[in-house]
Amino acid sequence: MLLDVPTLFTVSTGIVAFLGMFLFFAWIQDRSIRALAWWAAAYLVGGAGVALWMLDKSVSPPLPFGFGNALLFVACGMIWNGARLFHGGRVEPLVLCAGGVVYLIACQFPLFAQSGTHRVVLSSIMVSAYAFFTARELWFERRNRRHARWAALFVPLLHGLVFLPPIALALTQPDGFGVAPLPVGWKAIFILEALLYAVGTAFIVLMMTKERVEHIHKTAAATDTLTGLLNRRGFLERAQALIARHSSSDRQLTALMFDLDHFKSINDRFGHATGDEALRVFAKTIQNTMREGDILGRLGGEEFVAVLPATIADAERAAERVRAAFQIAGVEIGGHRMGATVSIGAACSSMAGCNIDQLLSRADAALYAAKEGGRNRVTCASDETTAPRLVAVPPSQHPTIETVSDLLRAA
Ligand code: GH3
Ligand code: MG
Ligand code: MG
Repeated sequence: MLLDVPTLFTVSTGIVAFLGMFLFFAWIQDRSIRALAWWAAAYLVGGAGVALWMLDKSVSPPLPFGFGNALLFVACGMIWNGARLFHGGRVEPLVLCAGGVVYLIACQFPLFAQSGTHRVVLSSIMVSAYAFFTARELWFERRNRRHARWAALFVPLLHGLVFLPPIALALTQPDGFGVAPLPVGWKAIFILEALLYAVGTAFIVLMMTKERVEHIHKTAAATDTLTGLLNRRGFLERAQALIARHSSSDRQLTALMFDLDHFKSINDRFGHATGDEALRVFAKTIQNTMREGDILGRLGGEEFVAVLPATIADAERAAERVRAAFQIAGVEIGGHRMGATVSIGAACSSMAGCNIDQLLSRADAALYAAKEGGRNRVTCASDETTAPRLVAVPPSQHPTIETVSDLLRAA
């Protein structure tokens, strides 16, 4: 097969530029992933770099000798920066440009500019270094178990490795070794590898972006915007998943239903905005009081829910901690002496064969009993068949603002 190197270069430049435009339009569609814009720009800069590299002799001057190569290294740096940005890192403009700048400075020395060996060694070091940097970023991203990153890791790693042999080859050859005297077959292989890398990376970048956008949308659909807790849908999904994971376990699962007391009156007395603030304070209270593995959500209005992989006795203690903590946090909210409290219903089931709807309606019945019993208390449904059992604060101790103030003073 006859491989014509100038044709390969021209085709590669066209393909890289086309991929750049493609990534750019993908970014225009959804601008939430900034890394995509960096990757798109890297392809366009890289395409320009390859084009200038082909014309190097005829365009320098006015452009400095080696400008095409320098642009290519900047493009490699931009791909690396895109990977950094993608998992929340910062842009590193100095490191990004370092490869290109170092190469341009080196080209000002005739000893370097005229030595094919030196140019090949430095170029290969630059390409490999940026490829390994990119692989390293994606390796850290791999720890984020949401995504399978093996392809994303493997492609830049391979690209970095492919550019290592020229260093060894160049160093073992007499001076004068460079790209020009390389056999045509080798040049073609390097061009094809670089092209494959460009196409493969664009494909991986699009897949990663698609996964990320899906994740953002999924999280938004499962989150309550006021409190940042899971909403009803998100909560039910997570609770079902927990039950499915422990379907053959003999562990217990307890549901807690929370309902703020006299919340309508809080809205009426202090306004809706302060009511919202009370809801946020309660959300913070349960987040701070309950354990990592507990699933918390807001079902709607002033009703919250939690499921805990715990026995009813343990869950009752957790519920009592929430009740007491909110009694303190609710004394004053948004600058108003509010005296907000919460009533809690608890119900327990074994994980195996647990029906979440039934469990929640039993916890809801227990909550109703807590309201009936005087509010600001925890009520447990004794077991799966019997009626709710009242525990915790007896009605006579239902706190007034004064008693809560005493409590705070004592604390
Ligand atoms: P109880 O002690 O029996 O639970 O009485 P309550 O007043 O808390 O119960 P009720 O169900 O009568 O009132 C709930 C109130 O919650 C009515 C509604 O206006 C208010 N509410 C629902 N969603 C929101 C919200 O997102 N923000 C605010 N500020 N209020 C809300
Ligand atoms: Mg309610
Ligand atoms: Mg209420």
